[in-house]
This record gives sequence, C-alpha cells and structure tokens, in this order.
Amino acid sequence: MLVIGERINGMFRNVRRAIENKDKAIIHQVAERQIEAGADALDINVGPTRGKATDNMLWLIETVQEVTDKTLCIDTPKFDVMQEALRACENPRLINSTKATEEELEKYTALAVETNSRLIALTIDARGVPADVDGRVAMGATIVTKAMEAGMGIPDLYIDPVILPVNVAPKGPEHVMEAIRQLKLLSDPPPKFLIGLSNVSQSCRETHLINRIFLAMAISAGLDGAIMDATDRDLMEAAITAELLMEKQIYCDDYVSAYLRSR
Ligand code: THG
Repeated sequence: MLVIGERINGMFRNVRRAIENKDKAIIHQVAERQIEAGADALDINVGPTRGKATDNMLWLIETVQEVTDKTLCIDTPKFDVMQEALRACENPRLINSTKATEEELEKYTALAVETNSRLIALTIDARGVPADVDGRVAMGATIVTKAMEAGMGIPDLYIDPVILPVNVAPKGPEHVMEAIRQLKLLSDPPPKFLIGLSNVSQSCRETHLINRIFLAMAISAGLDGAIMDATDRDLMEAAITAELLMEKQIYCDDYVSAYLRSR
C-alpha cells in the first residue's frame, strides 16, 4: 500500500515554525524520520503559515528534495501554487488534490497529463462532502470519466472518498468503505483509493487506536493508500498485517521487517 507521511504539514507547530524561520534542519529531520519508518511518499502542505503560499511551498519542496527522491504529494487547494510546485518538483509527483466538479476535473486532469503526475481526486463538489454512499459513488464515476477523457492512466488516479471525524460524522467510516467497494467495480483496471487517515480521529480521545483500527478496516474494503503517521509503529504494523490477511503480502515469520526492508 502507498504510505504517504503526513508530518510535513504547517498544521504541526514545529513544521510551521521551520517554514517561517527557513530552518532546513528541522524539515530534513521530519522527512528522514518518516522515510526510515517506511513512508513511500511525503505529503507537502504549508498549512496556515505566514508569508506567500507559493514561496513557502517552493522552499519546502526544495528542502525536502535535498534528502529524498521519494514521491512528493503536493497538498494545496490553490491551482497556481500547484502549477508552480509541480514545476519545481523533480521527484515523482502526486497532485493533492482536485474536487469532483467538472471545471476542476478538466483543469487538474490536464495538468496531471501535462506534468506526468499522478492525481488525487476528492469526492467533494460545490455542495461539499456527500452525507451518503451514493453521492460519493456518483462523484467517483464523474472523476473516472473525466480522467479517461483527459487520457490519464486510470491506475494513476487516486479517488479520496473523504473521511471526516467520527465524533461528528458517525456514519462516515461505513460510507467510505462502501463507496470504495462499489467504485472498485466501476472500471477495469480500477482507479486506486486513498484517504487522509488522521481526519477520522481529529479531536477524539483515542486517536492512535481509532486510526489503527479504521486503517485495517478500510484496507479490507480495498483501500490502496493513506496519508498517515508513518512514524506510528503500531499503525504501520497494523497496515502491513491487514495487507497480509488480504493476501497482498506473502506470510513469512519476519513479514513485518521483510516489508519494511523492501521499501
Ligand atoms: N485527503 C487528502 N489530503 C489531505 C487530507 C485528506 N491532506 C491533509 C489531511 N487530510 C491529512 N493530514 C493530516 C495531518 C494531521 C492531522 C490530520 C490530517 C491531525 N492532526 C492532529 C489534530 O489536528 O488534532 C494533531 C495536530 C498536532 O499535533 O498539532 O489530526 O483527507 N487528499
């Protein structure tokens, strides 16, 4: 599964300060820790930092590229920032993200093709996140159609069915899992499915436990990747074990360390 480290995000105070003070050593350390823990890619999000979003994003990309050649998952809602960021990014690129409106899908799928980037598309439209399974499935179908029209490879497309905090959206986890199960059948080859895992436990008490159990459940529904805390060892072990039980890995006595060594 695609493990995207979530920690290079200005929502975390140490990262926000590092961006504002242009402190490369902190960013290098946060990047290296996640990769050592088994991350395949790194989410790059300037968050609510002072200064120009584009300048901060370009500095962050340049700084992270000094220590890794893993995929960078460029996380910004602003199209102009995304364009500049993709130009600066020499590592493999994952666009995070487009919404499922026709206008946005046309712009972002064209950008993905033009820059040879993979693309994350959220099941969010002008009315927001659907409160049910059907809304997610309908938007997923629009996403796949638009990506095909743009000439994208469908395996390069990641649909994000958007998980919300379980304390405010208690039906969210089941809706996300059922949407994945249904959308898997939509095309052959199917698109991939990914979530921002930590959303599910935001402002809950047992964040680690909720993240870990939901990740295993979502993998059993067909999840292919997550933006998550790769440095949470219990979480990584749960993901690896869920994949083993879904027959995506072969059992050996050392399957956890074998998986981590193969990164
Ligand atoms: N989908 C996609 N991209 C995303 C998200 C998504 N990018 C951002 C986000 N959601 C995923 N990243 C995080 C990172 C941290 C947290 C949640 C999601 C988080 N942080 C704790 C909190 O806010 O309570 C702790 C913060 C702190 O320690 O300061 O929960 O869904 N495509």
